[in-house]
Amino acid sequence: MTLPLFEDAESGQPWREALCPGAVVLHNFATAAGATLLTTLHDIARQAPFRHMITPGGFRMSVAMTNCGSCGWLSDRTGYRYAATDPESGKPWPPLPEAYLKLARAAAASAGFPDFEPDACLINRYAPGARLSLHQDKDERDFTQPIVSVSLGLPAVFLFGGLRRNDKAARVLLTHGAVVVWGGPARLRYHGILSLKAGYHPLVGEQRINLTFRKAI
Ligand code: MD6
Ligand code: FE
Repeated sequence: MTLPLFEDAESGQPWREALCPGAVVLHNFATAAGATLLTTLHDIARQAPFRHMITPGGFRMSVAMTNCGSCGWLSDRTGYRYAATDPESGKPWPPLPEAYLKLARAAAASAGFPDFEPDACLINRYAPGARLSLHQDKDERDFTQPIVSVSLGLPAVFLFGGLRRNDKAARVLLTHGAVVVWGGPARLRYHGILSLKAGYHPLVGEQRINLTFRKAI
């Protein structure tokens, strides 16, 4: 006698978890592609190294970030914005790899957004203790386009709140290969990541990587 629900969550097989209208977690959607995504990530990080950005309020972010795509997300003392070049090198961000685009489009389509054309991929790296406080993604121009977010490596607790900062937030565990797609009525919900717990992932080591695809411009 097996316990099918429990088995699904542990099996490495894809399964869907609806969060609210417009938002779904596609568990294990990126598991098969994980090794390829990570190899490509090494190339990107060689050209545009991970760095800890400074918030407009003057704090150093605990999450290290880089970007690929025709524009990349930035934070510094002057605010948040998208820019075509990496301020550290003065060069354009590395292009969005074909495998990244394919995965992001497939996930969006599977969640009911068939026309997703991302131009930006923000790459977040979490070491144990790193966290992302509750925020909205609202620096993009077109809120009709969804966001697709791929988790690799150590598991993290995703806080999924409402449209107001003080709305109660649900907690969702994002494990290696999970893809969150959200758009439509969920597009401007507050969300964040709780402090990463230490651990070891066979493919990614002692960290978590998150690829967040957007149509920014
Ligand atoms: C992370 N993700 O998972 C941070 N934003 O590391 C986000 O901030 C995020 O996962 C918008 C949509 C999905 C996300
Ligand atoms: Fe976000």
